[in-house]
Amino acid sequence: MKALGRHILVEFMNCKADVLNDVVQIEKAMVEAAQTAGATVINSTFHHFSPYGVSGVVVIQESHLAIHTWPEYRYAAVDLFTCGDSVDPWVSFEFLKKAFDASYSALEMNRGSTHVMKKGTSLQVKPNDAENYDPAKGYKINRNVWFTDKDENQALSLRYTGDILFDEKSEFQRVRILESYAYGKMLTIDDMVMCTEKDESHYHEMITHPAVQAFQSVSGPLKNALVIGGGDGGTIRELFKYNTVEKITMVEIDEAVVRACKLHLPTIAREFSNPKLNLIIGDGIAYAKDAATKSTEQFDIIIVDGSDPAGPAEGLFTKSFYENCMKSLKPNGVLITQGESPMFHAKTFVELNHCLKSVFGPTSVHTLLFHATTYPSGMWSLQMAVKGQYHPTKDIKPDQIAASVAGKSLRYYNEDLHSAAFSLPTFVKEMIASK
Ligand code: SPD
Repeated sequence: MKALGRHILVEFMNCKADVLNDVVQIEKAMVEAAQTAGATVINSTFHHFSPYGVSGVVVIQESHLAIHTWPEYRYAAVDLFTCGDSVDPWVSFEFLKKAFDASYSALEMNRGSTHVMKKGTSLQVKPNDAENYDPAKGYKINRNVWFTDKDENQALSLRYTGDILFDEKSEFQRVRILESYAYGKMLTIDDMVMCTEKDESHYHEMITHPAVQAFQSVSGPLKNALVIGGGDGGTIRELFKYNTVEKITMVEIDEAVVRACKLHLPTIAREFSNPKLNLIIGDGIAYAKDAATKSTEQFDIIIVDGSDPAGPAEGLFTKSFYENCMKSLKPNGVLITQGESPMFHAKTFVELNHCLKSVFGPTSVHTLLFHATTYPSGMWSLQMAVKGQYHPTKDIKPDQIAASVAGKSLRYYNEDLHSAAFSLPTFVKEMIASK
């Protein structure tokens, strides 16, 4: 290429008008168009105009993608500008043509033709974001790239180095490992944070130890657990801290998650070679159904460590799934599931609580809260359901918990936090009160 960049000016015509007026769909399409071409997305900003029209830009490491739409004319003006050789703007073009169901005309221009300009040799400008700048010794550049986990109204962003250590679109989802500045390496699935090195202990300890302690308070030592999801390995790591465990069955739908975490998050994924682990790569929903009807195996504890209810995790938020889980639990067994955020996913949070109450009974389902500092809103919930008549805080002694977790190198959970986690703010109590 004899130019710094390629710029495609596209006229998209006869598009679907409703798509052209939908700011969320357009931003998603533009960001995916960039990612599909292999670009690194730095940020995006999109606006919806009144009465019609959307404008927006996706800033990429390799330049930008921009759009302006006129839904009333079923027309969109799109710029696809990429520099360097690594990203082909025509890949983004093909993606958008499909997304908008459009006819088109397109014109490609070279930008910054190197026939007519020369690179300066005497430029001594400090590069943006250079750390310890010394041209003689070399220096490191900190790029200003952000990962954002968001819905249409709220977001949580973490700055990362721009290095993507793992990126795979599996049959189920997009699995990535990025290196964040503040929280270390992190696993993301479909643009949502699943865990980071710095705060994963909050989630993995809280999805494990309160349930184990509740179970042990009436049934004696934990022996047999089922984990649905949990492909990063953090939950089985916590379970294996109980040396009474004889067998853990883990059913994870996506082997890419396990592979990514074994490679890049070894402190989280450190128990995959434990001989007491029965790792099944398969559908946890189908497994629970099967276990409920055929198998004689009964679990002390079932932990549902799934993703958010979009894509393969959707079935983990249904009544039939929890009915099957209940059948597979031993008497006095405990089920715990990640319950989303009362602030970020209010509807799902309430529905899941009510769904579990309809299966286990209204007095046998208990909500816990904890600080998930890298999930949107930072306030996250778990739902614990007990197959029996005991209470997970009233029937348990703090001293017993303290003795049981001593030496387990926990960073978040302790005997005080056990009951504190079940103490809910008034607004959360009100949200789940009605059933
Ligand atoms: N929005 C994030 C919800 C993620 C729940 N599962 C995380 C997996 C960690 N083992």
